[in-house]
Amino acid sequence: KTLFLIGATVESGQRIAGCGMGPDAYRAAGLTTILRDLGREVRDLGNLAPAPLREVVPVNDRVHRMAECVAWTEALIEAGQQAATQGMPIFLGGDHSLALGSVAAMAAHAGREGRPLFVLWLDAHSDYHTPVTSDSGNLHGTPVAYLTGRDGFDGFPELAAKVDPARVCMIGLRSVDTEERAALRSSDILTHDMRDIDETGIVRPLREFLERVRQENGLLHVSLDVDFLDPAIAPAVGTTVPGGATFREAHLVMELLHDSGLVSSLDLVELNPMLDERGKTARLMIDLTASLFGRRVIDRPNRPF
Ligand code: DIR
Ligand code: MN
Ligand code: MN
Ligand code: MN
Repeated sequence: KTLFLIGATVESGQRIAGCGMGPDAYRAAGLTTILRDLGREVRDLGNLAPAPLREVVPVNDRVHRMAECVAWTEALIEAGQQAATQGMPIFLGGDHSLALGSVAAMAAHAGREGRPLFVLWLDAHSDYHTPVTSDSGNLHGTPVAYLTGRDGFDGFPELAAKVDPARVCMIGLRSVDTEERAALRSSDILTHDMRDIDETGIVRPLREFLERVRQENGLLHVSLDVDFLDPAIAPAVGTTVPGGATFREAHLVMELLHDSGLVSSLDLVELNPMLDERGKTARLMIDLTASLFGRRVIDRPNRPF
């Protein structure tokens, strides 16, 4: 399948400038070349323009730049669906509010194919606030709530298809706000905090989830937030949280995802090149992407699970 790179310079989902340079940082770090060297056909669609701004009424005045986020969501839903019919979209962010659109697009696409969409959320945060519960008002903390159909998203595009919470798996959690935690407790979302990873290793929860995707013949969207990674190896993100995934844990996740053959779309989000150390985080993110697309050290029998 052809890989379609879709840049979205969205940074309205949070308050630190710089995320908008993410797509070009991935390009400068060599994303296209690295994927072509793995034998993939790559088409870089460039950076998307947001839809025209509409007047929207935020549910409260804490909500930050909602009209822009809505405009990006509309554009991403359109572009994502288009790319998904022709190949495999890779969404380059931009902050994590990008996923309001990218995952909505993939859910619509999966719905048209008559297949369920599964979502793997690799993040320190659960991003399960609604605009009503968010105390930061930052919409990058809300995509999982939107996509699973929680209330509070008046003014956002109507979802063509919701994601079943039981088909969402979060790995890497270590910063969950009180309201999110309560809402997660009464949802069917699979949550794995860093303690789980410490106790069982990262392979077990991932394999269990992939097994389900395969059994149900699902499509799998992977949303990779830079802050899934430990800040020591990935400093270029506005919301660093100590105690994240190590270099090898992160690559192992990507390697297992590759071997599964189940991934149908990917977000690379929250990279802020202004906060990077000589491109270190951008490079790590594209190396992880390479692992997801089959880079390996030695040949080995392809045993999916
Ligand atoms: C926090 C931070 N939970 C908020 N969220 C995020 O603002 O609601 N960073 N997402 O990735
Ligand atoms: Mn996030
Ligand atoms: Mn995060
Ligand atoms: Mn909160």
